[in-house]
Amino acid sequence: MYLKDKRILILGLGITGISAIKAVHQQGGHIVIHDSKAEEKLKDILEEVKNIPMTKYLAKDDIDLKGIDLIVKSPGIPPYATIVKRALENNIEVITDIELAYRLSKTKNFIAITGTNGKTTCTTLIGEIFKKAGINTHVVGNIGTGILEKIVEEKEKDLFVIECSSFQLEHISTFKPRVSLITNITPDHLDWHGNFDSYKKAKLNIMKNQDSKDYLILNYDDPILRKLNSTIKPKVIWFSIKEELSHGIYIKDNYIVISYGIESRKLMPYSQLKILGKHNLENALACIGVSIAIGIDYSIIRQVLASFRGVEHRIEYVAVKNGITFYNDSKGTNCDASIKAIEAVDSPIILIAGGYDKGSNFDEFIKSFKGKVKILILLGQTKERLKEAAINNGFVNIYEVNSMKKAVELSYELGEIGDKVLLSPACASWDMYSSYEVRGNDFKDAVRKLME
Ligand code: UMA
Repeated sequence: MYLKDKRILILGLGITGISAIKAVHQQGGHIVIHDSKAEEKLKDILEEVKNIPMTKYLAKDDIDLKGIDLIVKSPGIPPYATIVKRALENNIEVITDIELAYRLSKTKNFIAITGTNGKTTCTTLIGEIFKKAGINTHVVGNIGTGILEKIVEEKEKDLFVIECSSFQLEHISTFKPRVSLITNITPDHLDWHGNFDSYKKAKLNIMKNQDSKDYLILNYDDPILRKLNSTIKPKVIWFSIKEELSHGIYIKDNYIVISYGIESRKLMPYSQLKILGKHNLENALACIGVSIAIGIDYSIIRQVLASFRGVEHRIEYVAVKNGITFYNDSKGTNCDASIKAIEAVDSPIILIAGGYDKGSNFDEFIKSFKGKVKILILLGQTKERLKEAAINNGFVNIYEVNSMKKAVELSYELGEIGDKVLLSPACASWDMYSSYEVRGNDFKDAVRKLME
């Protein structure tokens, strides 16, 4: 066994840390864990692994690195964390869970999805297509289920569809998916990565070990991805919603067309898709690319695309009251995602935005309002920076609040028949919530209370 009698330090005790403990234990390794939180705060999560022996460093930084063979780092812990720097200075390898999962997997049947936006929708949709095709599929990764949780139960014909964040891709070395997909690359997580170049490099890591037997699905409409053309080793399948491609997936005369090998075939009219907006059309084309790389029947792809209703917290319809409709797009954790939500929802929009400050520039976000957004309600850490950007770009109909409940109540008070209230923060949730899911649920609860 790869980890037998090795001493493994696991950094962070969230979803990733707990799944890593289980995997290392199964492999016969010795476990050392570290978290910046105290044991009291981790009581519930530790309960899940209470029978596994381990050395704990909780709320303590004086970790003894002597004898540590490998470090498995939770994705949220930044590369500039003291412990990560110390490990690297001591030539101890630091990896993330997707890399460990690849090393432990018997079949290495991995499909990896990344991109600034669209990766959760694509991961979900690809999972649905594969399941419909009868493949034993695990949908894992940044989407919410740690991959190691499933690797410990891996069976011979299992296939892993993995949503990979830049945090996870930053620390890989041998990870080599059979098929990878990059939906798009625009600035995000600049506080964590330091600058756009290193964020971009982390995303592109997804294909760094792929060879000519593997596939890479790329968005032709993304200027950064289009430029990669000459440097790529795997077989590339391009997709575009703007241009007709000689080889790839595109839109022509309202049809989704697949031009692949010697044939060019109309798959279906794109009006049959249930998911809203141009960005979701891009997502659908991307998923078709992954499916044809794996050899899924066109009829199955068509059936799933025509019935897929999207993902929770992604422009999710919540309710309507007195002609005012509420949409939850809490997964709009960066400007680009929220711009796409504004484009997809009909005007007039009352927008609720603001959250954790990761150093984004909000000018493009405000410019995207283009007469569609009539009122902006701000909350969270970025509210002053967003207000300043809005005023600088000529948008002044701004309100500030201190809670989601207040934001929802105010949106309803100010709303008129036909208005759409959209929560799409353009920021991560970590200033007020533990995740975007918790934020989205808080929004939905506030809307439900309004209904009573
Ligand atoms: N911790 C430290 N020191 C630090 C930072 C954190 O000890 O400097 C500890 C915390 O106290 C906590 C633990 O680490 O106990 C949390 O680790 P984590 O933040 O890596 O979170 P996990 O629970 O392991 O969840 C991670 C992903 N989280 C992040 O990348 C921040 C989840 O993505 C993912 O679903 C999960 O692994 C399973 O793969 C969430 C996310 O927000 C949804 N992702 C970002 C995004 O989508 O934009 C990248």
